[in-house]
Amino acid sequence: MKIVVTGGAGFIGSNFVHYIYSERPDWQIVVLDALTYAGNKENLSGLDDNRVQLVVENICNPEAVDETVKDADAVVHFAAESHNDNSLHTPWPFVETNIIGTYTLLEAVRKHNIRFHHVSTDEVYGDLELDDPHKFTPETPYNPSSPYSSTKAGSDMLVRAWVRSFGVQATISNCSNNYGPYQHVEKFIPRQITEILEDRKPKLYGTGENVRDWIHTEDHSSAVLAILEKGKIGETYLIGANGEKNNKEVVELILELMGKNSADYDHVNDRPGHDMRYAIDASKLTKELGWQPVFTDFSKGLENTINWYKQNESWWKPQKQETEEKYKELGR
Ligand code: NAD
Ligand code: TDX
Repeated sequence: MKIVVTGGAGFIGSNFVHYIYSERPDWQIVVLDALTYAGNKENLSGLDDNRVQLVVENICNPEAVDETVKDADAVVHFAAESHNDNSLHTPWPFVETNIIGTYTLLEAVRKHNIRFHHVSTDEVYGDLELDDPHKFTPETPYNPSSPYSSTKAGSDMLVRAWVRSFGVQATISNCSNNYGPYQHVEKFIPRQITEILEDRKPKLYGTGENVRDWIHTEDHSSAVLAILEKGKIGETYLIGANGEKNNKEVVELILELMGKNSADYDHVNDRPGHDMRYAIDASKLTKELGWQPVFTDFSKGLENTINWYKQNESWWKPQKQETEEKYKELGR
């Protein structure tokens, strides 16, 4: 089995590479990644070159994509511009990578008849009211809010059309918010941990009542593998682990776990168009494919994540200053 993992040098993609490296020891893995600001070769360290190859190319380049995927058995597509705040500042790279990049991959897997799994987000469904008794299901209508989520929604639609019109052998997954080691310091949880490590205060957008449905990145990886191997072609699976928490609770827990006063954070300007709540109903995945999350204790998972950032300053430090300069420009 030879598998191409796009975006395999990013946060979730590299976790998936490590996961299949140990879970499927006879698989060859090719990582196709442009190494943007979000990609890091170090995320793949410790893996045997005989089994894992890194191809540094852009998924919008049709020749490079064709050459890389042509003899693969499957492509798992993680590569994306992934941060909402960046998409509100400069939307174009999101349109380019998320839509044109996905189109380019779809054309290549169509030509060579290769199994495709598309990794997407729950944000394509828009947001829920805090008191809505329903969660997102695969039947929830698409209603994205930001340039990021709308380009991910567009990429999902391309995959659906390529399945129906051209018979491409694809599945889609829409996952909730991931946390864990190796997440870029622009994202909520690592930003707060590293602000505290740099003796500054965490920064909560608006009132902090917005709810995210947290899942450990390794549970996302195990779900993607289950869908790749057992999922039904043409189907969409939602991935989540019943981890709803509001942002204020999360900031307070981070402060507490780091031995600080849990009220010691700042409220900063809210994100424009800020989605209120995401919540996933993953019953299709659990019932049909028998998948279950393993990291169900959020406090424990968060503590391990904090310890990882404490021990890996050399990994996050080079990204930190530039990230905070971007936030200063956005007033957040
Ligand atoms: P990330 O930003 O950490 O990593 C993205 C990776 O893609 C990087 O290695 C980057 O170099 C690469 N990349 C970007 N543009 C590229 C291009 N044009 N060509 C080739 N490579 C390119 O992202 P992440 O948080 O690991 O997210 C991975 C996927 O999972 C994305 O598709 C995202 O939409 C989806 N997702 C993320 C979350 C989350 O909480 N982070 C939740 C649900 C779904
Ligand atoms: O400093 C901050 N303060 C703050 O209150 C930051 C960076 C964020 N927030 C809030 C905004 C969100 O309500 O925290 C929440 C989480 O923010 P992000 O980490 O930026 O994630 P989100 O916008 O929810 O999107 C994430 O989950 C879905 C990923 O970045 C996406 O790639 C994924 O699709």
